[in-house]
Amino acid sequence: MSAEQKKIIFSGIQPTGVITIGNYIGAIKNWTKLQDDYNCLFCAVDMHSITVRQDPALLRKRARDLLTMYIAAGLDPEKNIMYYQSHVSGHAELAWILNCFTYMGELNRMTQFKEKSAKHGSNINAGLFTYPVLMAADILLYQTDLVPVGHDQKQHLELAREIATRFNNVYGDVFTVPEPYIAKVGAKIMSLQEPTKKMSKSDENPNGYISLMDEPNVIIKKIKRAVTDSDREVTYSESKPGVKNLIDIYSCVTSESIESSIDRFVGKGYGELKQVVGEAIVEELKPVQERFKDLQKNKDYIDSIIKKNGETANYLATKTLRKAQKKVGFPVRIR
Ligand code: AQP
Repeated sequence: MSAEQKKIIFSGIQPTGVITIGNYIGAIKNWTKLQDDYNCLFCAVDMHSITVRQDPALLRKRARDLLTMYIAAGLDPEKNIMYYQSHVSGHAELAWILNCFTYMGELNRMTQFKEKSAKHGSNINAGLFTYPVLMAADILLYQTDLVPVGHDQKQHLELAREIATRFNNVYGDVFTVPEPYIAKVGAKIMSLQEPTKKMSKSDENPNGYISLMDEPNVIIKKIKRAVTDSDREVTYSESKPGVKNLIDIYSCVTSESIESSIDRFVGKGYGELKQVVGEAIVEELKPVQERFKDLQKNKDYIDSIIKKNGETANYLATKTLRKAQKKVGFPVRIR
């Protein structure tokens, strides 16, 4: 299939921490399977990250590490456009226009806003409230056909579709209305310490997550400490979220089917389960970690990728942005 015939996919991760095995399984590992069949843009969404206070130097480092990790995990920078959101001013410019096509009532209904404002009560800023509009701009700027989304982002994508349709109804077909892309393997990985909650890179308790850069002994230790329950024997059920989570992780990192993974562990003791799961994670992450460390040393290479991909993203974004600006009545630029 030629590049022109391929559908466009957009996705991103916030550089709010070192990415976890949850981000890896739920996002990056799936992305690597898409890169041949789609035109993909994978962004480090640093503008979204500042809706929660960040240390500036750390945010910069994490954003660079995130793009480096994309490459280390197998995303080819020659095939995919991988860039910083803040390097493409079109995201903010289109977000402003789309803000004027989004209703307060719609944003008020967003579950993530309710959750994040409960968690960050002393900093309920307007950016947190309009976050879904910036996300709509991220997607619509590139005429995205498909957006890989986890369950938690479905509501935001629905809103992006609503905004695109509303705009198109007034001005004609300016935006492609994006569809969700549901990955074949899409387990939601839960916290190791509170297995009813999603594993998060900004969790204050590092024992709740496995970071992609955790050393093997740390990974084994964290899995050994993972919360299960007072039973001793493995069964796979919703009533045992900690045990279920470990089997899900195993299945995802080894690409062994969930049925076969369950068969492997059912009836075994928790000690054996944890040992095998820990070792499987170490095995999966080893080559990624080695490539990451090598790439980090190659500053010029990473700089060149960031520059080149940022320029391509800018070029594509500007095409859509100019169209939207013209439609709403902004004066055309004189060249
Ligand atoms: N636990 C998870 N299991 C499966 N997929 C996950 N994703 C995140 N956590 C899990 C997927 O990773 C992508 C990027 O997520 P994000 O960084 O934009 O925001 P998030 O979902 O809020 O991730 P975190 O780690 O929980 O970040 P913080 O702590 O900053 O809020 C998405 O595709 C998401 O589905």
